[in-house]
Amino acid sequence: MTNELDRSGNGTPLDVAEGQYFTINAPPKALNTHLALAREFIDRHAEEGRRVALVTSGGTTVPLENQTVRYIDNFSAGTRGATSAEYFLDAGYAVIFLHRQFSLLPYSRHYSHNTRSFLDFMGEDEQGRVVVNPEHQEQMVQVLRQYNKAKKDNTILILSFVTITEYLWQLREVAKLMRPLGSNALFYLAAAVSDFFVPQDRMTEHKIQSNEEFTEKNRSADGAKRPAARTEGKSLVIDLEPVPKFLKRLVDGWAPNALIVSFKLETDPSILVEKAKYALNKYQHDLVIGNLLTTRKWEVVFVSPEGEKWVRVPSHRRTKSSSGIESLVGKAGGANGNGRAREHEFVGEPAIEIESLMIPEVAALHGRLVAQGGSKTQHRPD
Ligand code: PAZ
Repeated sequence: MTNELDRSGNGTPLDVAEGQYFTINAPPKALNTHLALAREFIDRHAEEGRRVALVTSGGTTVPLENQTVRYIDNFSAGTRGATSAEYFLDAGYAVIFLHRQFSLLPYSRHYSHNTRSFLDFMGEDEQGRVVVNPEHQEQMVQVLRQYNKAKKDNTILILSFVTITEYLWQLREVAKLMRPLGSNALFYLAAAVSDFFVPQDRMTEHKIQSNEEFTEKNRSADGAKRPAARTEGKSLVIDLEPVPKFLKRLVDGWAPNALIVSFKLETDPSILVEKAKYALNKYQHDLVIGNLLTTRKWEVVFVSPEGEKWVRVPSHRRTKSSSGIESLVGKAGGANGNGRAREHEFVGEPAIEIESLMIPEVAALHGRLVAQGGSKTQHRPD
């Protein structure tokens, strides 16, 4: 806590809240093991002069009980993060993939969490051996080669979290380990992170009882504080506290010279760009990628100090229907002048992954930062 407050430099109430977060909420048990792996990975790639991207992916949970049966979850399958990680590897980055346990992983994502079982990709040959079905051979061999290359070159490190606290501890500690990389470090924060949470000292130890005969058992872990999730009569009442805004701390303190890309997810198109601009201005980082829940695989908006730019799967492309047969989507498309695409029927899966367009843009922005010698150092307190 002392370090947190010292590094903040100005001791505002927000800094205190941030410092206290790591005092009240204990680190994950696996933290030291994960950090040892990360240190070794970062040192090796720093020595080789390679750029390192920390890609966060999937949703964080907010447990309501210390021995957790119930929790609040954030939306994300991990598609954005896992897909982006593959394109970062393609672009020559080493990737630390900090993801929600059991969410999609780079490469295996092509065959998991599917409407089809992975067993549907396989068959049996005449000798009774398991083989990949002929129609999947071509794609699977490509994916397998890329996967084996990343393994052989040791360019991917996979770390996991479940809760918001596990996520924040790892983000902070790995960011600090990445500092020697200077402007060769990139943070790509695609995880869907909870805005509200239950602090550990206001969590009930045991499963919250709903039966009125037993509700007197609902007590916070230390017994002293009112539990944040409790029964009142027959209702469950949850009062959550705000998660301190750690992006500011990442930008100013944990990773002052890195390229920092955050995401903004909205459902109301009329506020997306405004909210992305607000975040960029508030946190003073490099890029906010805005996306809407329903169209996120077709279009995103890049908001940076350089301006606002939509990245879209070209409208003349076809999308794959669930049967795998291509069908034409939408009307003749493209931007209609007000920044958003014309009406599309965003159905099925786009024929190309939008991350194949996004990551080269991000890498180019990173290239410009590195070429400036990471000059943001001048603007950021260390
Ligand atoms: O993983 P996914 O493809 O299902 O979802 C990706 C996403 C929408 C969570 C991501 O693109 C994003 O916007 N992340 C930040 C969410 C937020 O505003 O906290």
